[in-house]
Amino acid sequence: MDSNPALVSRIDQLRRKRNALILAHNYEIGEVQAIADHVGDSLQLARIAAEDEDAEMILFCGVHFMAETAVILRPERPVHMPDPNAGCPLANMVSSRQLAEVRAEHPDAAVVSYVNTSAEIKTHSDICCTSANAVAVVQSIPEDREVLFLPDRNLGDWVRRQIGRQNMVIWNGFCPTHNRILERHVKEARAERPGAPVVVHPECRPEVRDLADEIASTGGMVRFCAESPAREFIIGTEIGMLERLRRDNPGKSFWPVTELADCPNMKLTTLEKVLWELEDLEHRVVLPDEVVDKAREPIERMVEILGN
Ligand code: CIZ
Repeated sequence: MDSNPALVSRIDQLRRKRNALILAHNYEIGEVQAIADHVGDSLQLARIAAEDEDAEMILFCGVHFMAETAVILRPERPVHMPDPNAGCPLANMVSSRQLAEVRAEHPDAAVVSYVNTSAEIKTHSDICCTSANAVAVVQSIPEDREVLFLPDRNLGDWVRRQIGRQNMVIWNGFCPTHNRILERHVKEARAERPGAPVVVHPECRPEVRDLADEIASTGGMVRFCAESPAREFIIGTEIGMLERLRRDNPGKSFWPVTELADCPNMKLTTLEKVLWELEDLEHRVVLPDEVVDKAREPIERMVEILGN
């Protein structure tokens, strides 16, 4: 999508001048995804940011914890955000003080933190997980050790149900965007498009997941929709995902379970703000060295255990 050629051409001049690598999350608006060097999930993007050898700076189009993860994995290279107000309400549902209180009640529990947490929370975590690998990460914890899973109760419930693990304490956080997707929306969408598989994110409510044909992370949705012989799909996650799926699969149709699954934070990043940040370099994401060092440990543990 090239909705504003003059703006896009100015961005292109400046990204070359700055030698900037532009990364966009799967949930970003279509025109931002279209100008990015890479589009993906938060961990894929953070790893690209860490591994790229050429760029002098990263412009991360996503929400704050995602840019932080890129800083944690390669702190010496500047990471900027077009809009630093793009936060994640789910990540904000756990504070260090609250976590310390719950840990005091479960002193031997392994703290498994979804990547959708702040760098500070990662410093108090034993291991991180993504929605793509949460089941395997929890399974890597010895069965007799309690697991404190945070912050998403729906993802935690999905993991628990899949492996039947009882000794999981699940934080009561949720993604407000995924929580807007209701059972009745799935039923209505199915009635409108009978035959189209319903693919939903594990951050959805249990009753929504129960109605789905496939439950997948954003990366899993990309694979499922590319490989499936179906020609149309009903998607239950943040609606920016449909832009990615439509671009990847021009011959297929994608419909949201509901248009209400629209994250206002993801929508804060616009092409104008991408341009302004490349011009002004005002919003560098900076973390204290000790936070970076400590927060990297649970991410590295995840990568070591899973090898991905
Ligand atoms: O980790 C991510 O990028 C998020 C927020 C979701 C997913 O399933 O990829």
